[in-house]
Amino acid sequence: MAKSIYLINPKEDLPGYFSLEVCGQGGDDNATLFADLSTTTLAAMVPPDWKIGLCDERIMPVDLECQADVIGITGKISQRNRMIALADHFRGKSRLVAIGGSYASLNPEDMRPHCDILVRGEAEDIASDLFADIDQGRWRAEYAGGKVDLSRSPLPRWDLYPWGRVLNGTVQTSRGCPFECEFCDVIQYVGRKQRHKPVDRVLAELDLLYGLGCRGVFLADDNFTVFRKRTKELLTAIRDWNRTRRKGHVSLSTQVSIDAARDDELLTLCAQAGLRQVFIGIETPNEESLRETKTRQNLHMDLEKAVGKFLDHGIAVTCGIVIGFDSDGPGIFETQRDFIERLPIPILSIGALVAPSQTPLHARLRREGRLVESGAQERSGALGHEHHPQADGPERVDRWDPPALSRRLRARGLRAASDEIHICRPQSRRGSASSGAPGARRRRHQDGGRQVARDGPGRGEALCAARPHPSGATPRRPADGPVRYDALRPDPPHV
Ligand code: B12
Ligand code: SF4
Repeated sequence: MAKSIYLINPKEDLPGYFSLEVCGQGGDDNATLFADLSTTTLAAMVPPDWKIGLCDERIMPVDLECQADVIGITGKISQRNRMIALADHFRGKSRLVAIGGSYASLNPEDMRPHCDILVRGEAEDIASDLFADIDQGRWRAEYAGGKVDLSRSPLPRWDLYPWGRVLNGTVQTSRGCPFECEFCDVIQYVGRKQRHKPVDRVLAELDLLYGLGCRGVFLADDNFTVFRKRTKELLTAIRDWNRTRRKGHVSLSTQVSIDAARDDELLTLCAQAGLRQVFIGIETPNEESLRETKTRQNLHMDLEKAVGKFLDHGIAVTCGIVIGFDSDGPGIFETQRDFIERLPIPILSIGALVAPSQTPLHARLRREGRLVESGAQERSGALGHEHHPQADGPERVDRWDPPALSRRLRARGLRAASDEIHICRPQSRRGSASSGAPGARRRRHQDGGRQVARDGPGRGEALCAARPHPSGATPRRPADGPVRYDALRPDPPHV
C-alpha cells in the first residue's frame, strides 16, 4: 500500500516577529510573513503515489493524532525545542519520525536522539533513496545530502500549502554566500560557492505563486546581489515578467549585503524588477568589530550613505544590528544609538552576538575557553548570549546578560517586540524607508499606546492572506480547528 507522510514546519520556540505571533497578542489570528519553502520543497520530492499532509504550525495547529506512516519535521535553530517536542510526541505514538533542515544539519548530535531518521544537508539528491528505503522498510538512521545543482530542485508543492494567513510567497534563487562573517553558519550549511537556480526555473516558480494569488514574494537567498552579473541577468528577466502581469505586479523582498550600494545599475534593476524591501546585516558602525568578525564587505563604506542609496531607488531597508563583539567596549550602546538615529530607516532588529555551533566564532570562543554552556544558542536571534565578552568581570557579564541587555536597550528608547527588538519611530530625519518606495505602504497600529510601524510587502494588494484561494478552497485557519490528516485532499498531480 502507498505510504503517507505528514510534513511539519513547527512554530518558533518564542513568539516571533517573522511568524507575526505578535498579531496574535492583539487578538488576531497568527499570520506568517513568508510561506514555508522547506516543507513544500520536500513535499515535491515525495513519491507521487504517497499521500502528503503539510502543516505550517505558525498558522495552523499540528494534528497530534495524525496516523501518517512518516512524520517529517523541519526547522531552524529558533524552532529547536518545538521540533524536539513534536518528534518525541510522534515517536511516543509509534510513528516513524524523520528530521531535517538547517538546525538538524548543523546540530545532528542534538537531534539524533529524537528521531528515527536524521537527514543532514540538502535533500534533492538523496530523497529518492530515502523514500524508497522507507517504502521497503529498510531505512537507515542517517542520510547526508551534498551541495545540489539547483536546476534539480523541484517546483515546490504550493498547492498543498495552507495559504490562509500568509503575507508573502517564497522563491529561492540561490544557495550559499562567498563572504565569511565569523558568526554565520551559512557557509557550513550551504557552502561558500554560491549556486544559482536557472532563470527560467525562477520565473516558473514566480508564475506558480502568481497563479495562486501571491503579489508579494520573498526571495529566500542568503545574499541575493553578491554575484552582480548573474543577479542583473535574473533581475532583467523578472522585470520583464513583472511588467507583463495583467492582474497586478509582484513586490519582492530579499536579503542582500551592503556592497550592492556600490552598483547603481544593480539597484536600478532591483527597483525595476519590483524589489521593494531588503534586509541588510549592517551589524555595527564599529570598524574594529567588523574587522574582528571578518564582515569585510561592510568596511570602507559610509554605511549611512549606502543605506540611503537603496532608499533613493525606492527600496526600503531593514537592518540587523549586533552588539557584543570583542571590540565593543561599554560605550557601544551609545555609539549604536547615535548611529541608529542617523540611519534613514524606521525598523531595525537588534541582537546580542551569539555563536551557533558550526560557526568559526564558536570554534574561536571554544579555543579561548570562553563559551558559556547556557543553552542560549537555542535562542539564536533572541536576546540570547553564550559567551563571555572579552575583558570579562562580574559587572561586565551583567551588562551582557540577556535581561540586563534588554533593559539597557529599552532604557535607551529601543523597544522589545517579541524575541527581537525593533526601533519604532514615526519618521526618520532624512525621510522614511517607505517614503521613497513607490506604492510602498507602512501600516501602523497602536500597541500599548505606542505607535508601531511595520513595513508592508509593498503594495496593498500584495497580501495573499486577504485573497481567496483560486481553487475556491476555504483557507485553513487556526479557528477552524486542527486540520486532520485524513481530511486532506487527495494529491493533485505534481505541478
Ligand atoms: C529564507 C530564510 C529565512 C526566512 C524564512 C522564510 C520562511 N519561509 O520561513 C526568514 C527571513 C524569515 C528567516 C528567519 C530566520 N532565520 Co533564516 N534563513 C533563510 C535561508 C536564507 C533560506 C531558508 C530556505 O527557505 N531554504 C529553502 C529550503 C528548500 O531549504 P532548507 O530549509 O535548507 O531545506 C532543505 C534541506 O534541509 C532538506 N530538509 C529540510 N527540512 C527537512 C525535513 C526532512 C524530514 C527532510 C527529510 C529533509 C529536510 O530539504 C530541503 C531541500 O534540500 C537560510 C539559509 C539557507 N541558505 O538555507 C537561513 C537560515 C535557515 N536562517 C537561519 C536563522 C538563524 C534564522 C533566524 C533564527 C534569524 C533570527 N535571528 O531571527 C530566523 C528564524 C525564523 C523562523 N521562523 O524560524 C539560519 C539557521 C541556522 C540554524 N542553525 O538553524 C540559516 C541557515 C542562515 C544563517 N546561518 O543565518 N530565515
Ligand atoms: S554576508 Fe550574510 S550570509 Fe554571507 S557570510 Fe555574512 S552573514 Fe553569512
